[in-house]
Amino acid sequence: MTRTRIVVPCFEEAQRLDGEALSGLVSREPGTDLLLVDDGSQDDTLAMLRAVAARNPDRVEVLALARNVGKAEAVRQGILQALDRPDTAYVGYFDADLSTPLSAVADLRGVLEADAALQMVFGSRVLMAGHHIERVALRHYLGRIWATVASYLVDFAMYDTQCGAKLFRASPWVHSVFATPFVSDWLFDFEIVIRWISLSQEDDRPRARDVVVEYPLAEWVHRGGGAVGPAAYFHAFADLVRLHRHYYPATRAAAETPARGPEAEEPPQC
Ligand SMILES: Nc1nc2c(ncn2[C@@H]2O[C@H](COP(=O)(O)OP(=O)(O)OP(=O)(O)O)[C@@H](O)[C@H]2O)c(=O)[nH]1
Ligand SMILES: [Mg+2]
Repeated sequence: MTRTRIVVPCFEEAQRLDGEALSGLVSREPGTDLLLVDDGSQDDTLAMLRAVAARNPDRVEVLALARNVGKAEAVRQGILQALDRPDTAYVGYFDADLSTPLSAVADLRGVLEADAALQMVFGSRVLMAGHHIERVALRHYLGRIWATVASYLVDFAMYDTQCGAKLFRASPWVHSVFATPFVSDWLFDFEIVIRWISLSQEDDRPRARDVVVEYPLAEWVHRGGGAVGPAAYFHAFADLVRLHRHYYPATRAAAETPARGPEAEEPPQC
C-alpha cells in the first residue's frame, strides 16, 4: 500500500501537543503515517513526540533536530526524509497546534487523487456557509492583503498562502522544490510556489498555476499560544525582500510565460 506521510514541525510545543489526536489519525487512517520533527526544543516536546512514536512504532517516526532551525527548514528536512521512503505517494505538513484538524489530510489527498496533473494542494481558510473557520480578525485581514500582493507577484490568484496545512504529490518535481534550503522562513509557503515557477524555467514542468490548487478547509480554529507576534510581520517583510532579490526577474518571466501544450497555441484563425 502506498503511504501518505505528514510532517508535523514542533518547536516548544509541550503545552499544545495533543498526542491523542496524533495517535488517533494513524489508527483511523491506515494509509497515513506521521513524521514528527522536533526543531531543537528546550521543553518536553521531544519526549512527548517519542511517546507518541512508541505507541505507534510502525506508523510514527520522530526526527530530532539538534538545534532550532526554524519552521521552514524543519519542514523541509521532514519532507525530504518522507520523500526518501520509496512507498510515499503523498507528503505534506500540518502545524502542531492542529488548528487544521488531521481529518483534513484525507480531504486534501482526495483533491490530488482526483486529478493526476495536480502537484500541490494548499488548505485555505475561507469563511463560507457550512465551514467552521475561527480566525483572529486582524490576522485575517493582514492575510488577505498579503495574499493579494502574493497573487500579483506570481500572476495567479491565491486566497491563503500561509495556512499550515499543505499536501504534495511525491514526484521528482516536488522533490526539487524542497532539495535546497529556502531563502525565507516566514514566507516559505509562498516560496514553494515561487520556487516551482523559477524551476519551470529550467525544466519542462507545467506552470505553477496549473498544478497548485487551494482547498477550502471544513474547519480551522485559531489556537493561540504560538510564537507569532508583531515581530513576525517585520520578519515577513524582510523575507519578501530576500525573495525578490533571490528569484526576480526569473519568476516574473516564468509566471508570464503562456502555458505549454495545445492550450498554449494560437487560437485558430477563422
Ligand atoms: N515559531 C516557530 N515555529 C516553529 C519553529 N520550528 C517549528 N515550528 C512549528 O511551526 C508551526 C507553526 O508555528 P508558528 O508559525 O509559530 O505559528 P503558531 O505557533 O501556530 O502560532 P499561532 O498562530 O499563534 O498559533 C508549529 O507547528 C511550530 O511548532 C520555529 O523555529 N519557530
Ligand atoms: Mg497556529
